Amino acid sequence: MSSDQQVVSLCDAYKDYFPIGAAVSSRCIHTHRDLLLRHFCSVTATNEMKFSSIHPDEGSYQFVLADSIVEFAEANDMLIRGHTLVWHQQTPERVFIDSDGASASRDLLLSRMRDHIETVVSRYKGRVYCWDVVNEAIDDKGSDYLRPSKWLQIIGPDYIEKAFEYAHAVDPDALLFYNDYNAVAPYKREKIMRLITELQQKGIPIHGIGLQGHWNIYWPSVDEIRYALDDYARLGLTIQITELDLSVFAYGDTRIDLTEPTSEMMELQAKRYEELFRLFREYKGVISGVTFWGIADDVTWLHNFPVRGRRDWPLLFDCEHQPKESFYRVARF
Ligand code: HAH
Repeated sequence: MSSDQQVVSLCDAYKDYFPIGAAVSSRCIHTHRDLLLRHFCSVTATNEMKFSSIHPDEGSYQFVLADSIVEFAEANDMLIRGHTLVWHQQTPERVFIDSDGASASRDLLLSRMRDHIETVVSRYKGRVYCWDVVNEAIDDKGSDYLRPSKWLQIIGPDYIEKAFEYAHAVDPDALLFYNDYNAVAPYKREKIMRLITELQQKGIPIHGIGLQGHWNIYWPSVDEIRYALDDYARLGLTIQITELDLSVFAYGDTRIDLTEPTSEMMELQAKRYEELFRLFREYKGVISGVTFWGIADDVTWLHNFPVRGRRDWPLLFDCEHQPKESFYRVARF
Protein backbone atom coordinates (compact mmCIF):
# COMPACT_ATOMS: atom_id res chain seq x y z
CA MET A 1 0.00 0.00 0.00
CA SER A 2 1.76 3.14 -1.13
CA SER A 3 -0.36 5.85 0.41
CA ASP A 4 -3.19 6.23 2.88
CA GLN A 5 -5.44 7.44 0.05
CA GLN A 6 -5.66 3.88 -1.24
CA VAL A 7 -6.63 2.45 2.11
CA VAL A 8 -10.27 1.42 2.28
CA SER A 9 -12.33 3.22 4.92
CA LEU A 10 -13.20 0.95 7.83
CA CYS A 11 -16.68 2.42 8.11
CA ASP A 12 -17.36 1.96 4.41
CA ALA A 13 -16.16 -1.63 4.59
CA TYR A 14 -18.66 -2.27 7.39
CA LYS A 15 -21.58 -0.20 6.10
CA ASP A 16 -23.72 -3.31 5.64
CA TYR A 17 -22.82 -4.63 9.09
CA PHE A 18 -22.60 -2.11 11.94
CA PRO A 19 -21.10 1.31 12.69
CA ILE A 20 -17.43 1.32 13.69
CA GLY A 21 -16.65 3.73 16.50
CA ALA A 22 -13.73 5.06 18.49
CA ALA A 23 -13.34 6.43 21.98
CA VAL A 24 -11.93 9.94 21.74
CA SER A 25 -10.74 12.74 23.98
CA SER A 26 -11.40 16.42 23.40
CA ARG A 27 -7.71 16.58 22.40
CA CYS A 28 -7.54 13.71 19.95
CA ILE A 29 -10.44 14.96 17.84
CA HIS A 30 -7.69 17.35 16.68
CA THR A 31 -4.56 15.20 16.87
CA HIS A 32 -6.25 12.17 15.25
CA ARG A 33 -8.71 14.04 13.09
CA ASP A 34 -7.74 12.51 9.74
CA LEU A 35 -7.99 8.92 10.94
CA LEU A 36 -11.26 9.62 12.73
CA LEU A 37 -12.93 11.20 9.74
CA ARG A 38 -11.73 8.55 7.33
CA HIS A 39 -12.37 5.37 9.28
CA PHE A 40 -14.91 5.93 12.05
CA CYS A 41 -18.58 6.84 12.02
CA SER A 42 -19.30 6.82 15.74
CA VAL A 43 -17.55 8.40 18.72
CA THR A 44 -17.60 7.94 22.49
CA ALA A 45 -16.03 10.34 24.96
CA THR A 46 -13.38 8.38 26.87
CA ASN A 47 -13.68 10.55 29.99
CA GLU A 48 -15.48 13.78 29.19
CA MET A 49 -19.01 12.56 30.01
CA LYS A 50 -18.07 10.72 33.21
CA PHE A 51 -19.48 12.07 36.47
CA SER A 52 -16.30 13.68 37.79
CA SER A 53 -15.59 15.38 34.45
CA ILE A 54 -19.03 16.68 33.60
CA HIS A 55 -20.36 17.28 37.14
CA PRO A 56 -17.29 17.92 39.30
CA ASP A 57 -19.01 19.98 42.00
CA GLU A 58 -22.50 19.99 43.49
CA GLY A 59 -24.80 21.93 41.18
CA SER A 60 -21.95 22.71 38.77
CA TYR A 61 -21.80 21.05 35.40
CA GLN A 62 -18.86 21.44 33.01
CA PHE A 63 -20.07 20.71 29.52
CA VAL A 64 -17.37 22.42 27.48
CA LEU A 65 -15.21 19.37 26.69
CA ALA A 66 -18.12 16.97 26.18
CA ASP A 67 -19.81 19.57 23.98
CA SER A 68 -16.69 19.85 21.81
CA ILE A 69 -16.83 16.11 21.10
CA VAL A 70 -20.57 16.17 20.42
CA GLU A 71 -20.18 19.16 18.07
CA PHE A 72 -17.29 17.47 16.25
CA ALA A 73 -19.40 14.35 15.74
CA GLU A 74 -22.44 16.29 14.55
CA ALA A 75 -20.39 18.38 12.14
CA ASN A 76 -19.13 15.16 10.59
CA ASP A 77 -22.34 13.12 10.64
CA MET A 78 -21.07 10.66 13.21
CA LEU A 79 -23.10 8.78 15.81
CA ILE A 80 -22.47 9.53 19.48
CA ARG A 81 -22.45 6.78 22.16
CA GLY A 82 -22.81 8.22 25.64
CA HIS A 83 -20.48 6.87 28.34
CA THR A 84 -21.32 6.64 31.25
CA LEU A 85 -23.97 7.79 33.77
CA VAL A 86 -23.51 5.61 36.87
CA TRP A 87 -20.16 3.99 37.68
CA HIS A 88 -18.13 3.24 40.81
CA GLN A 89 -15.06 5.05 39.43
CA GLN A 90 -14.47 8.66 38.36
CA THR A 91 -17.31 9.86 40.59
CA PRO A 92 -16.50 12.55 43.17
CA GLU A 93 -16.50 11.38 46.80
CA ARG A 94 -18.75 14.33 47.73
CA VAL A 95 -21.63 12.66 45.88
CA PHE A 96 -21.80 10.05 48.64
CA ILE A 97 -21.48 12.45 51.57
CA ASP A 98 -24.08 14.79 53.08
CA SER A 99 -23.62 18.39 54.25
CA ASP A 100 -22.55 17.20 57.73
CA GLY A 101 -19.80 15.04 56.30
CA ALA A 102 -21.70 11.85 57.07
CA SER A 103 -22.69 9.19 54.57
CA ALA A 104 -25.50 10.38 52.31
CA SER A 105 -28.93 8.86 52.91
CA ARG A 106 -30.60 6.68 50.29
CA ASP A 107 -33.01 9.50 49.41
CA LEU A 108 -30.25 12.08 49.05
CA LEU A 109 -28.10 9.86 46.84
CA LEU A 110 -31.09 8.88 44.71
CA SER A 111 -32.00 12.52 44.20
CA ARG A 112 -28.41 13.35 43.26
CA MET A 113 -28.29 10.47 40.82
CA ARG A 114 -31.58 11.60 39.31
CA ASP A 115 -30.40 15.20 38.96
CA HIS A 116 -27.18 14.04 37.31
CA ILE A 117 -28.91 11.71 34.84
CA GLU A 118 -31.66 14.20 34.00
CA THR A 119 -29.21 17.04 33.42
CA VAL A 120 -26.74 15.11 31.29
CA VAL A 121 -29.24 13.06 29.27
CA SER A 122 -31.46 16.07 28.57
CA ARG A 123 -28.51 18.17 27.39
CA TYR A 124 -27.66 15.58 24.74
CA LYS A 125 -31.21 14.39 24.03
CA GLY A 126 -31.66 13.50 20.38
CA ARG A 127 -27.88 13.79 19.86
CA VAL A 128 -26.46 10.92 21.92
CA TYR A 129 -28.26 7.90 20.45
CA CYS A 130 -27.37 5.42 23.19
CA TRP A 131 -26.10 5.55 26.76
CA ASP A 132 -24.05 3.24 28.94
CA VAL A 133 -26.43 3.91 31.82
CA VAL A 134 -24.75 1.66 34.37
CA ASN A 135 -21.13 0.56 34.02
CA GLU A 136 -19.49 -2.42 35.75
CA ALA A 137 -22.07 -3.12 38.48
CA ILE A 138 -21.26 -6.84 38.68
CA ASP A 139 -18.67 -8.07 41.19
CA ASP A 140 -15.49 -9.77 39.99
CA LYS A 141 -15.39 -12.19 42.90
CA GLY A 142 -16.87 -15.49 41.87
CA SER A 143 -19.56 -15.91 44.48
CA ASP A 144 -20.58 -12.27 44.95
CA TYR A 145 -23.27 -10.81 42.73
CA LEU A 146 -23.25 -7.00 42.69
CA ARG A 147 -20.10 -4.92 43.19
CA PRO A 148 -20.11 -3.36 46.67
CA SER A 149 -19.94 0.20 45.33
CA LYS A 150 -21.17 3.24 47.24
CA TRP A 151 -24.19 3.25 44.93
CA LEU A 152 -25.11 -0.25 46.09
CA GLN A 153 -24.21 0.28 49.73
CA ILE A 154 -26.21 3.47 50.12
CA ILE A 155 -29.15 3.04 47.75
CA GLY A 156 -29.41 -0.74 47.56
CA PRO A 157 -29.64 -2.97 44.49
CA ASP A 158 -32.47 -0.96 42.96
CA TYR A 159 -30.04 1.87 42.11
CA ILE A 160 -29.57 0.08 38.80
CA GLU A 161 -33.23 0.05 37.81
CA LYS A 162 -33.70 3.63 39.01
CA ALA A 163 -30.84 4.77 36.78
CA PHE A 164 -32.47 3.20 33.72
CA GLU A 165 -35.87 4.64 34.61
CA TYR A 166 -34.53 8.16 35.10
CA ALA A 167 -32.65 8.06 31.79
CA HIS A 168 -35.63 6.67 29.89
CA ALA A 169 -38.00 9.30 31.32
CA VAL A 170 -35.79 12.07 29.94
CA ASP A 171 -35.01 10.58 26.52
CA PRO A 172 -37.40 7.75 25.62
CA ASP A 173 -35.73 7.39 22.19
CA ALA A 174 -32.20 6.75 23.52
CA LEU A 175 -31.05 3.14 23.61
CA LEU A 176 -30.05 2.25 27.15
CA PHE A 177 -27.16 -0.15 27.80
CA TYR A 178 -25.67 -2.10 30.65
CA ASN A 179 -21.89 -2.21 30.02
CA ASP A 180 -19.22 -4.41 31.60
CA TYR A 181 -15.77 -5.97 31.18
CA ASN A 182 -14.91 -9.68 31.23
CA ALA A 183 -18.51 -10.10 30.11
CA VAL A 184 -17.69 -13.20 28.05
CA ALA A 185 -16.00 -14.99 30.96
CA PRO A 186 -18.49 -17.60 32.20
CA TYR A 187 -18.32 -16.56 35.88
CA LYS A 188 -19.33 -13.03 35.03
CA ARG A 189 -21.57 -13.79 32.07
CA GLU A 190 -23.96 -15.73 34.29
CA LYS A 191 -24.25 -12.83 36.72
CA ILE A 192 -24.82 -10.29 33.94
CA MET A 193 -27.48 -12.58 32.46
CA ARG A 194 -29.15 -12.72 35.86
CA LEU A 195 -29.07 -8.93 36.28
CA ILE A 196 -30.55 -8.25 32.86
CA THR A 197 -33.19 -10.94 33.24
CA GLU A 198 -34.25 -9.42 36.56
CA LEU A 199 -34.47 -5.96 35.01
CA GLN A 200 -36.53 -7.30 32.13
CA GLN A 201 -38.91 -9.13 34.46
CA LYS A 202 -39.53 -5.85 36.27
CA GLY A 203 -40.23 -4.09 32.98
CA ILE A 204 -37.21 -1.78 33.28
CA PRO A 205 -36.33 0.04 30.03
CA ILE A 206 -33.04 -1.62 29.02
CA HIS A 207 -32.25 -2.08 25.34
CA GLY A 208 -28.68 -3.22 24.99
CA ILE A 209 -25.73 -4.94 26.51
CA GLY A 210 -22.22 -3.59 26.08
CA LEU A 211 -19.35 -6.06 26.04
CA GLN A 212 -16.32 -3.88 26.64
CA GLY A 213 -13.89 -6.10 24.74
CA HIS A 214 -10.70 -5.28 26.66
CA TRP A 215 -9.08 -8.49 25.51
CA ASN A 216 -5.56 -9.59 24.60
CA ILE A 217 -3.90 -11.51 21.78
CA TYR A 218 -4.31 -14.84 23.65
CA TRP A 219 -7.62 -14.49 25.45
CA PRO A 220 -10.55 -15.06 25.27
CA SER A 221 -10.98 -17.69 22.59
CA VAL A 222 -13.24 -16.93 19.67
CA ASP A 223 -15.44 -19.82 20.80
CA GLU A 224 -15.85 -18.26 24.23
CA ILE A 225 -16.95 -14.99 22.64
CA ARG A 226 -19.30 -16.83 20.27
CA TYR A 227 -20.84 -18.69 23.18
CA ALA A 228 -21.38 -15.42 25.05
CA LEU A 229 -22.97 -13.75 22.00
CA ASP A 230 -25.36 -16.70 21.67
CA ASP A 231 -26.23 -16.49 25.35
CA TYR A 232 -26.78 -12.73 25.45
CA ALA A 233 -28.70 -12.80 22.16
CA ARG A 234 -31.29 -14.97 23.91
CA LEU A 235 -32.20 -11.99 26.09
CA GLY A 236 -33.53 -10.28 22.98
CA LEU A 237 -31.40 -7.15 23.46
CA THR A 238 -29.03 -5.62 20.97
CA ILE A 239 -25.34 -6.20 21.67
CA GLN A 240 -22.45 -3.80 21.14
CA ILE A 241 -18.74 -4.29 21.52
CA THR A 242 -18.11 -1.02 23.32
CA GLU A 243 -14.42 -0.74 24.24
CA LEU A 244 -12.45 -3.01 21.95
CA ASP A 245 -8.67 -3.32 22.17
CA LEU A 246 -6.30 -6.30 22.05
CA SER A 247 -3.35 -5.96 24.42
CA VAL A 248 -0.19 -7.69 23.22
CA PHE A 249 0.37 -8.99 26.75
CA ALA A 250 -1.14 -12.09 28.30
CA TYR A 251 -2.94 -11.56 31.59
CA GLY A 252 -0.30 -11.67 34.34
CA ASP A 253 2.62 -10.79 32.05
CA THR A 254 4.42 -7.94 33.82
CA ARG A 255 7.39 -7.34 31.51
CA ILE A 256 8.05 -3.64 31.05
CA ASP A 257 11.18 -3.75 28.87
CA LEU A 258 9.59 -3.71 25.40
CA THR A 259 9.95 -0.46 23.47
CA GLU A 260 8.15 -1.87 20.45
CA PRO A 261 6.02 -4.94 19.84
CA THR A 262 7.62 -8.08 18.41
CA SER A 263 6.61 -9.23 14.93
CA GLU A 264 5.12 -12.36 16.52
CA MET A 265 2.86 -10.17 18.67
CA MET A 266 1.72 -8.14 15.68
CA GLU A 267 1.06 -11.26 13.61
CA LEU A 268 -0.92 -12.87 16.42
CA GLN A 269 -2.87 -9.67 16.94
CA ALA A 270 -3.68 -9.44 13.23
CA LYS A 271 -4.89 -13.03 13.21
CA ARG A 272 -7.05 -12.44 16.29
CA TYR A 273 -8.56 -9.24 14.90
CA GLU A 274 -9.33 -11.08 11.66
CA GLU A 275 -11.08 -13.92 13.53
CA LEU A 276 -12.97 -11.56 15.82
CA PHE A 277 -14.37 -9.44 13.02
CA ARG A 278 -15.32 -12.54 11.04
CA LEU A 279 -17.33 -13.56 14.10
CA PHE A 280 -18.82 -10.08 14.52
CA ARG A 281 -19.90 -10.01 10.86
CA GLU A 282 -21.53 -13.39 11.30
CA TYR A 283 -23.51 -11.91 14.22
CA LYS A 284 -24.49 -8.69 12.46
CA GLY A 285 -28.13 -9.41 13.29
CA VAL A 286 -27.47 -8.98 17.00
CA ILE A 287 -24.41 -6.70 17.03
CA SER A 288 -25.36 -3.07 16.41
CA GLY A 289 -21.97 -1.43 16.88
CA VAL A 290 -18.27 -2.03 17.48
CA THR A 291 -16.29 0.73 19.20
CA PHE A 292 -12.51 0.69 19.70
CA TRP A 293 -11.18 2.14 22.95
CA GLY A 294 -8.88 4.54 21.14
CA ILE A 295 -7.72 5.18 17.59
CA ALA A 296 -3.98 4.60 17.23
CA ASP A 297 -1.28 3.07 19.43
CA ASP A 298 0.23 6.42 20.45
CA VAL A 299 -2.75 7.08 22.76
CA THR A 300 -4.24 4.16 24.69
CA TRP A 301 -5.38 3.70 28.29
CA LEU A 302 -3.19 0.57 28.31
CA HIS A 303 0.04 2.60 28.46
CA ASN A 304 0.81 2.18 32.17
CA PHE A 305 -2.25 0.01 32.91
CA PRO A 306 -2.46 -2.51 34.45
CA VAL A 307 1.36 -2.53 34.64
CA ARG A 308 3.07 0.78 35.42
CA GLY A 309 5.84 1.79 33.07
CA ARG A 310 4.69 -0.53 30.29
CA ARG A 311 3.61 0.46 26.80
CA ASP A 312 1.07 -1.48 24.77
CA TRP A 313 0.03 -1.63 21.10
CA PRO A 314 -3.62 -2.72 21.10
CA LEU A 315 -5.25 -0.84 18.19
CA LEU A 316 -5.45 -0.96 14.37
CA PHE A 317 -3.19 2.04 13.65
CA ASP A 318 0.42 2.47 14.78
CA CYS A 319 2.02 5.37 16.65
CA GLU A 320 2.57 7.17 13.33
CA HIS A 321 -1.14 6.71 12.51
CA GLN A 322 -0.37 4.22 9.75
CA PRO A 323 -2.55 1.13 9.30
CA LYS A 324 -1.12 -2.01 10.91
CA GLU A 325 -1.47 -5.54 9.57
CA SER A 326 -4.36 -5.81 12.07
CA PHE A 327 -6.15 -3.05 10.16
CA TYR A 328 -5.93 -4.82 6.81
CA ARG A 329 -7.25 -8.08 8.26
CA VAL A 330 -10.28 -6.25 9.64
CA ALA A 331 -10.94 -4.02 6.63
CA ARG A 332 -10.43 -6.56 3.81
CA PHE A 333 -12.74 -9.51 3.77
C1 HAH B 1 -13.15 0.62 31.32
N1 HAH B 1 -12.98 -0.12 32.50
C2 HAH B 1 -14.11 1.79 31.52
O1 HAH B 1 -15.43 1.42 31.17
C3 HAH B 1 -13.72 3.01 30.73
O2 HAH B 1 -14.56 4.07 31.09
C4 HAH B 1 -12.30 3.40 31.01
O3 HAH B 1 -11.94 4.58 30.28
C5 HAH B 1 -11.40 2.28 30.68
C6 HAH B 1 -11.84 1.01 30.81
C7 HAH B 1 -12.20 -1.31 32.40
C8 HAH B 1 -11.52 -1.73 33.63
C9 HAH B 1 -11.08 -0.85 34.60
O4 HAH B 1 -11.29 0.47 34.45
C10 HAH B 1 -10.42 -1.30 35.77
C11 HAH B 1 -10.21 -2.63 35.93
C12 HAH B 1 -10.61 -3.51 34.96
C13 HAH B 1 -11.25 -3.05 33.82
